Amino acid sequence: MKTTQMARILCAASFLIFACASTNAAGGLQLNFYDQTCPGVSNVVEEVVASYISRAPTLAAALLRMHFHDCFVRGCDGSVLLNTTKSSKAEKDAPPNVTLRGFQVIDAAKAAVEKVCPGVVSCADILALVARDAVHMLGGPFWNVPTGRRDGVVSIQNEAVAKLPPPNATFSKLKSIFASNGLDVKDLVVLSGEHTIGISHCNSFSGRLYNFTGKGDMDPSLDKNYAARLKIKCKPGDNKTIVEMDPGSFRTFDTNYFVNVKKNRVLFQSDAALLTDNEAQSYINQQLQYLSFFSDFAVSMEKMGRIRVLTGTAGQIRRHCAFSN
Ligand code: HEM
Ligand SMILES: *[C@@H]1O[C@H](CO)[C@@H](O)[C@H](O)[C@H]1NC(C)=O
Ligand SMILES: *[C@@H]1O[C@H](CO)[C@@H](O)[C@H](O)[C@H]1NC(C)=O
Ligand SMILES: *[C@@H]1O[C@H](CO)[C@@H](O)[C@H](O)[C@H]1NC(C)=O
Ligand SMILES: *[C@@H]1O[C@H](CO)[C@@H](O)[C@H](O)[C@H]1NC(C)=O
Ligand SMILES: CC(=O)N[C@H]1CO[C@H](CO)[C@@H](O)[C@@H]1O
Repeated sequence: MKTTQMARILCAASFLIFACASTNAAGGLQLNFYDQTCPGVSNVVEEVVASYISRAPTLAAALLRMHFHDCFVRGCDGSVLLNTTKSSKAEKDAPPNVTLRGFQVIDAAKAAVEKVCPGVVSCADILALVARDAVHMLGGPFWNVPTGRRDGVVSIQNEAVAKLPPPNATFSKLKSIFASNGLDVKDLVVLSGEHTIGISHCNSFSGRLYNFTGKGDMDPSLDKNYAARLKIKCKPGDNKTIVEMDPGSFRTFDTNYFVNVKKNRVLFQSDAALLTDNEAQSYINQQLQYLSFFSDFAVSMEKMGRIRVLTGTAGQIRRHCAFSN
């Protein structure tokens, strides 16, 4: 008697949730999606992330970037995690991904989650949760990660080249790539602020130092002292050496990136390009405020995490993140 009543209430409640979700621009994602099927999932993921980040804090930046690279190619469907197969070269093997790191953290989180609720939680959701937890552990903002993403089964090398913004992108190129993902100029500025953490390889920006227009020249918009310091570290053709994105505080999630942009002390043309647009400039000035950056960042990250997600019965729940089932 009691149990049937309970079941009815649950059924009515889940109908409501379902109705809410289906009319929701979120595209079927919801907070606490795994409440019934894998209630402990966020704690399990958080513990795994903590164990890695406490030993290797620089992985946090890499995990955040991995989530971005996932979402911009075929939506946030875990396609960045798939390995190349006999028949298809994967996104992982595209030049923009040569510098991705931290796949072992995703694999460890997935293994831990599979232990408590096998076959339930997608790799795409795990990556979104891991990116959030990693940034939060560096002292960065916390943002909501609605879940319910499903995993794609396709990963194509050339798509990563075509869909990810290159470091030499102009403002109009950046704006159009972000727009094609439903992100506006404010999101572009706010999310670029993630370059307050992490590292870059010399060859991602050395064109600005040594051969900007193909005539052996330097990007005139670079601060001269900053460029001189970069040239000491990065010789022409060096694709091994790494430099800190935000020198001195590359492990701290702060508003320094925006200070650096205004001083012409940022590594990529895509960073410098933000100064070439009036609307973007006004957002840069806003983001110099710590509180604006953290709260706007949470909003833009949640938005990024919804890009073209697979939900419902689309896709699958991969058993191992590097392979489709
Ligand atoms: C706006 C266009 C963007 C461009 C052109 C761009 C480009 C790059 C490049 C070239 C690197 C250095 C890779 C290397 O040489 O090792 C990098 C690193 C990084 N990017 Fe971006 N990025 C952009 C936006 C974003 C966004 C939206 C995010 C996060 C959501 C992000 C997060 C990161 C992080 C955290 C790193 C450091 C990675 C590490 O330490 O391993 N970037 N980005
Ligand atoms: C996937 O490929 C990477 C190399 O890109 C390799 O290190 C890893 O072991 C592969 N994953 C699995 C589960 O085979
Ligand atoms: C960016 O670099 C690529 C490869 O080096 C080159 O093909 C492309 O023309 C460059 N784009 C811009 C806008 O400079
Ligand atoms: C500079 O760029 C031009 C045009 O892309 C190329 O022909 C030349 O070899 C480059 N020089 C160096 C030193 O890389
Ligand atoms: C780095 O440069 C060397 C020498 O030019 C080349 O053999 C190697 O493939 C490059 N590595 C990457 C990761 O691009
Ligand atoms: C992490 C990873 O799989 N990196 C690959 C990225 O793509 C290059 C080829 O461009 C591969 O050599 C790397 O192994």
